Amino acid sequence: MDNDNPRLDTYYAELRQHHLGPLWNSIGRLMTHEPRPRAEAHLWRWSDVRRYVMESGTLVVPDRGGERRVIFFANPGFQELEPWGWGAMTNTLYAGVQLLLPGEKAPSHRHNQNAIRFVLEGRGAYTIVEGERIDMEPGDFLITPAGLWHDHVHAGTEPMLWFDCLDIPLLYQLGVMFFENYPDYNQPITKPSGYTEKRYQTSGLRPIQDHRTVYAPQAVFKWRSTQDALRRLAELEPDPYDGYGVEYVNPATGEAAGITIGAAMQLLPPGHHTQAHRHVHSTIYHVFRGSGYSVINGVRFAWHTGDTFVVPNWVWHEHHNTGTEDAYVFSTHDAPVMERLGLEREESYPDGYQPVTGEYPG
Ligand code: GTQ
Repeated sequence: MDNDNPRLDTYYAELRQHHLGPLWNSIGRLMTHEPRPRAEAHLWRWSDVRRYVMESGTLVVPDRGGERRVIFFANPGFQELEPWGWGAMTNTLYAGVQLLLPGEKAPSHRHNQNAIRFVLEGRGAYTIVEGERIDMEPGDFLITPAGLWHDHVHAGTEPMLWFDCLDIPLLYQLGVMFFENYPDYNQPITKPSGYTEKRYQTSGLRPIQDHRTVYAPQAVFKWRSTQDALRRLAELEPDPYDGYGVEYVNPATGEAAGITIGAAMQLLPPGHHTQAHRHVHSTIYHVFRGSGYSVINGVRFAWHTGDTFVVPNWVWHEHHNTGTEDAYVFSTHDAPVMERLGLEREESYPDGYQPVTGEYPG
């Protein structure tokens, strides 16, 4: 465009004063050729994360106001926005590690953010979601859909650690958040014990009234059944990009377990190396067990049990188990958002594997 007119400088200044803007100068920033997420590929070592999470147990107690004792992952790509960014791990997702100590209770509240949890360590704690008590054990996957009262109680004897993922940054950017405290500190347990298991024990059989259920009728997916499913799959052909993987789905609809948040567990046998691909949705990985590395846009991120790393939108990634045991890698992602909005795309890396051009942390 012809930008030589001497009037333009004062014209732009006047536009700014009137809170107006010229598209022709901004279109390259407003409409990038490809996704340019603020989120960056990054990895957090479990030794650091666990140390600070455990120390928080000596510093603060969960109570009304602060609500939860959680250390969240602050993706460096967002750090200039505000102290600790928006709590954003990716452009849409927040993630953190929550600690509940024996005898502690975290107060009941509800919000329009969706949450999922993946249990890392400890036994004896349970969460109450809309009157249902859900016991937590390592490897269990839990869903707390938007709008339901939820609180956590620890009736056991060892520290309990779990991984949380919520769609906080998505709702933040949409400007649509609601949050409410339950009138009492905790809510009563009103549903029969083992409610989820009684209703959804057998795959392919749906309680007849659940054709009316819109979301997450299965509140918990036990580690034992996830691992059994993966071991059976591992006798067959792997997926080229994900190895042997299962998605946690809403058994009433077959859709992702959460409305905005999907999740999966992958098994990579020793030596298994997946091919590289990229997709529009962003993914957060937590290494449940094992060691290996992932190559993310050419950079090799070595990982071990407990590490958390992030694959932002539209970056090439592949995974390699370099250990001697099966690796189990949990992941959570925003594909449900991309699919609902018609934004999802996927591409395979033309040569299968990326050349490694860098190492993390460098
Ligand atoms: O356990 O309800 O990590 O409300 C962030 C917000 C956990 C929870 C988080 C929450 C929770």
